[in-house]
Amino acid sequence: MKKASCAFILFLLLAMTSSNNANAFPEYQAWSQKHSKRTVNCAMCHAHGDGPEGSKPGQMDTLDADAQKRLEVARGAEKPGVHADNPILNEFGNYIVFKLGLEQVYKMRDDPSQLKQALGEESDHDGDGISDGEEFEDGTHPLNNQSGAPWKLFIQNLQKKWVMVAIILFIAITSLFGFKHLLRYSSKVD
Ligand SMILES: [Ca+2]
Repeated sequence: MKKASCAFILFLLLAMTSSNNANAFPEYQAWSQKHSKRTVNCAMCHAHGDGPEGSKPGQMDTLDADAQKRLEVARGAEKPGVHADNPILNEFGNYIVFKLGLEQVYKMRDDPSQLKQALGEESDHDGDGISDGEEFEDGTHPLNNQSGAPWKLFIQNLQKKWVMVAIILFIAITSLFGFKHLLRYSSKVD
């Protein structure tokens, strides 16, 4: 129940400022999981991997007065451009709210595939070279540079370290070439 209800449930909570009806908001998580065929938990966007509800750090029951104030500010982030430091969202979750505004997040529930384009290519919070939107599609963590589609990480690492790769290849090839000549020389001496 927790896993099913945690994904983006905050967005609904924020919309219902006078309501305690914490309906689930599972569309984004479900879409990412289905599209990527990877397990996607609440930690993609939330401060705690179990989602916003509960009494663990980063969950609703543990918010102090300062965190409650920040939550109130976040509840008003209907339009894009509001730096809402929501205590029960992580950096990526807060960025989504900043970039899109809550109104757009609600509308996009019907088609979460739009999120990648809405976020654009420029945001890459973990700096692994794979945009946040792509990581959402791939079901990998946008705040962990060790989490990414393997072939994309491979390409990114290759691009970053191509000089080292070239040197290693050069050494390997010249070593092999030298070894062959050594064998040939040895056979002539024998
Ligand atoms: Ca990334």
